Amino acid sequence: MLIIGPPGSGKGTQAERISAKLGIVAISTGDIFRANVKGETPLGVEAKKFMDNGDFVPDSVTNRMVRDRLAQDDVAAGFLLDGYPRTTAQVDELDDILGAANAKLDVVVQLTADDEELVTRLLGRARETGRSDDTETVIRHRLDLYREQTEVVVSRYAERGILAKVDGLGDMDEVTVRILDAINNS
Ligand code: B4P
Repeated sequence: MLIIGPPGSGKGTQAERISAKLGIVAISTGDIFRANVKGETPLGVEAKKFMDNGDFVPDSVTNRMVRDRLAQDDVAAGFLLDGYPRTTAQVDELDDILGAANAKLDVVVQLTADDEELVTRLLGRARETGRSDDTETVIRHRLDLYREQTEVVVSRYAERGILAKVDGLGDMDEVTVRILDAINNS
C-alpha cells in the first residue's frame, strides 16, 4: 500500500502505526534520504542539495533507490511506501517494479489537511527537531510542489479505483482508526 499526502499531513506518523498494526515494513523515501544525509554518503550529499530547498530529489536518483529497496527480502510479506511516488515518472517506475514481481497495490491512502494546519504542524516540528526544510518559505514551496506534481499522482490511482481519501485533521489516534477503516473497506 501507499500513503500519499502533502507535507505535514501525517504520512510518516501514520505509516509507522499502520505498518506495525498490519505487520508489514514501512519504507519512507524521506527517512532514507535523511539517513544518507546524516551519514554523508554520496546519495546523501546529492539529496541534500534538493531537500534543503524543499525540491524533489531527481526521479532518476529516487527511482533507483526505491528499486534497490524493494528488491530486499523483507518486502515479500507486503510493504507500505510513505512519500513515494510523488511524480508521474515515479508512478511509472513503481508500476514497472511491481509488474516484474507479479505484485499489485491493494490500496492507496491519501491523507488530507488544509494548508494553514500543515504549516502550523511543520513549524511546530521545526521548533522540536530543527529539520532544515521546515522553514515557512520552504514549507510553502513543498506545498506548491505537492499541488503541481503529486495531485496528478493521486488522480492516477483514483482512476484505477484503489484510492481511499482519509481526513488527516484531528487527534493522531483518530486518524489511525480512520485509515484502518478505509483499508478494511477498500
Ligand atoms: P518527507 O520525509 O516525506 O517529509 P514530509 O512530506 O514533510 O512528511 P513527513 O512524513 O515527514 O511528515 P508528517 O506529515 O508525518 O520528505 C522530505 C523531503 O525528502 C522532500 O521534501 C523531498 O525533498 C525528499 N523526498 C522524499 N520522498 C521523495 C520522492 N519520492 N521523490 C523526490 N523527493 C523525495 O508529519 C509532520 C508533522 O505533523 C509532525 O511533526 C507530526 O508530529 C505532526 N502531525 C502528524 N499528524 C498530526 C495530527 N493528527 N495532529 C497534529 N500534528 C500531527
